[in-house]
Amino acid sequence: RTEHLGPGAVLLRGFAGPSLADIVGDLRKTVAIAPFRHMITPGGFRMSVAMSNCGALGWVSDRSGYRYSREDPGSGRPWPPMPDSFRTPAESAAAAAGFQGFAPDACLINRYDPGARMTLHQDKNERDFSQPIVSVSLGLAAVFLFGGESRSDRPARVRLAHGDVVVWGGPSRLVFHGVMPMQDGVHPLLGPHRFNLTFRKAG
Ligand code: MD5
Ligand code: FE
Repeated sequence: RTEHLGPGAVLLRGFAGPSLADIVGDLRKTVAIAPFRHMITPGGFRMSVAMSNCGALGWVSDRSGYRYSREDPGSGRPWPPMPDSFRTPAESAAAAAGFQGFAPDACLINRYDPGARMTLHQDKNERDFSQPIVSVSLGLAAVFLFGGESRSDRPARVRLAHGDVVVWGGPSRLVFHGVMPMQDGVHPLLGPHRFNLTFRKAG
């Protein structure tokens, strides 16, 4: 089922369903190589969301700023490769939303524990805003905040559950968005966490 959240924003409920077993297996392997860590914002705050990456480029934050890096700053090694079980459904979701030829080179892996949240922000560290962002939700459901062009625009609330995929392209690519603080809960497969895979063409 396809829901249009706004111009260029398409929610594909359960789209990742058939791939979930493989995705979860590869998620475990990937974060064994590049463990989750809480990054520090340029302002000096510890992010409540724990993060890792796979693919050629990984999103990182520290006191010097936000950027994409070829290496995991924790190990000095390249990020693990993006598993085919991640890439294939992300590319087909983009195509289903009208973005043929989406070729992500970065996959940010977010882990939300109870209480973790993401405040309203825009994703602006990528080179080409004509390319969409594809987001795959896993584990506990979350309330996603889908705002507007201005930080003060009142966001819509969208529940995102295990297996849901959203393609954010066109005019929605640069809107303010965030995630409400996670409620307590235990997912049968993934425990007390929400995970989000965020696919981008960063370079
Ligand atoms: C999440 N992650 O659920 C989201 C999924 C991040 C982040 O926001 O930066 O790691 S990506 C949501 C997104 C991206 C680009 C545009 C829009 C949403 N949008 O138009 O709302 O962990
Ligand atoms: Fe974002």
